[in-house]
Amino acid sequence: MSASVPPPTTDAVVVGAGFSGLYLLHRLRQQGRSVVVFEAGADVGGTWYWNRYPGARVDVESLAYSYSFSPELEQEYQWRERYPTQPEILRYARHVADRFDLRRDIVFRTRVAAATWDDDAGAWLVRTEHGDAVTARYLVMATGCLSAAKLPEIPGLDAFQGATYHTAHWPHEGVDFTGRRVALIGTGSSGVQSIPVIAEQAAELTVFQRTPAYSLPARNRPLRPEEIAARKADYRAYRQAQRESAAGIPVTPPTRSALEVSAAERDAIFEAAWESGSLVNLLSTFTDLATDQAANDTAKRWIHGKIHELVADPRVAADLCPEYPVGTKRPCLDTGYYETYNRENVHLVNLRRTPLVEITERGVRTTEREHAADVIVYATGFDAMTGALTGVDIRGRDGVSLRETWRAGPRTYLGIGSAGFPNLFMITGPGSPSVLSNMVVSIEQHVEWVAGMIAHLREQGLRTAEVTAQAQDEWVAHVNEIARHTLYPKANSWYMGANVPGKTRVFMPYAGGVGAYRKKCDEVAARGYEGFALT
Ligand code: N01
Repeated sequence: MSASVPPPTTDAVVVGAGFSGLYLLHRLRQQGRSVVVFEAGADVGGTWYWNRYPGARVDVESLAYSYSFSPELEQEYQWRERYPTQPEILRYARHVADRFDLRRDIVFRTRVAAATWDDDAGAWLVRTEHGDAVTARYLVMATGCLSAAKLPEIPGLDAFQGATYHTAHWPHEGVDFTGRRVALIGTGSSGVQSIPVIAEQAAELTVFQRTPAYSLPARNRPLRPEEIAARKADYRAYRQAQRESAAGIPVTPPTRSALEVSAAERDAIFEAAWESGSLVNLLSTFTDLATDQAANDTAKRWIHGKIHELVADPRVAADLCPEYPVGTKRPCLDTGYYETYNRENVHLVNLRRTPLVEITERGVRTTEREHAADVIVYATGFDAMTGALTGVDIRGRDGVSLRETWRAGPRTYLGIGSAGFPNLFMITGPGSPSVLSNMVVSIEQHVEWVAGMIAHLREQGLRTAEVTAQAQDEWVAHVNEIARHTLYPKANSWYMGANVPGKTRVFMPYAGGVGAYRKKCDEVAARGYEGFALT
């Protein structure tokens, strides 16, 4: 027994009380395990606790973006809108926490700073930023894929004399933009959702765009009682279809190439998807949008046409048209995004023509001029997929650092474990479908799989599970191989780590689809957790 690390004081430490951490706590408790959850925020909800910017909504429908583990919860909960707002989703997370009495095992306002594996004790020593320590047999990182917010790397961030906000750290009391000149940097999902709302309030809104987004009108609306009743009557079959689908949202799979239909038929199919207000419908129009440049170009040209229809000034419309293949950066779902550029108080600055130089005392300077502002909104995204994991000083066997080990890109087996880090599990880690899917479906699958693994270890009287180097090498090669057959690597996206200067460019999620991935995970478990060394 190590002198420094006592035997585990709890079975599991879970980091994060978002959708992953909440369900893990519930599931592990059901197995009789003791669990301590550390959460940096003052309440549950994770993503939906932090991202309170105006217009924040999920881009998956509420009746699909919800837990399936409790049929009672499914039946009781009343979703109001097709695409729920951030407050509505946060209300749901709070409801789940209360309904399953989860809060008593969650330590709020506490960030985990470090976790060190002690081989003699067979335990993780977990330290919080407040200096408290707890030892646990298992460490589960339920830290989310998009939780380490990122500011732009430009000089002068501290120089600005007005107020600044990052979309992912929005004040709980909201921000009143009335009469203010607002500069907003970033046109990913957070920018695209907040721009139309801020534009309605602000005196002037100047949007600084480095890369345009493809965005589809959400056509959000209140849910109709009959559609809620129909889904609730058929929830079990629907959930099964979600689990077997490609992205955790059942759609009729396409059967034809975009290049084998007439232009008129193709346009009609794109139009129907555009009208449906569903990203997955748009991306599932043809078999080859994700894999064939010429097929993808048909979608690109069609969406460019839509942007030119919606935006009055042809030069602004041209600046809003992306050049990378559709779907290779995460597309957005909006409410009135393109039309917002027809407002007289909204101005678009194309940073490709006039790059950002610095933030000044008075506003934002590009190579062309200084744009004066009262408020700067940073909608500049996240150190995605790895940032929250490498943000904790995780040390595995022999003191090896996860941060260092992943310097050339994350290496995992199934996106769940990493060689050299026994009893460390990740929920929706890099190398799993995660961000390419309906997150709740992928979260539930990982939580159930990890809980199953822990139950197996207990039943067999085993102490540790550790990914083998061979299984990891093979999985990483497989993840890369699948990505190579897609157009994803063609865009400078956060999927590739391209938004973080110095981050190694490697396609991080698994693009093989949630159905196939689940099957693989189930096979691994059925073979006694093949690819893990169990001791
Ligand atoms: O972040 P992003 P996000 N100078 O990385 C720009 C999910 N999400 O918070 O593309 C100038 O997408 C950057 O430019 P570029 C969803 O998965 C979902 O918007 O790197 N610009 C980009 O335009 C989403 O994909 C929902 O060239 C700079 C923007 O900032 C993910 O979260 C809602 C810059 C960042 O866009 C992240 O979305 C919100 C710089 N130095 C989020 N640095 C829904 O469910 C960055 N940018 C609807």
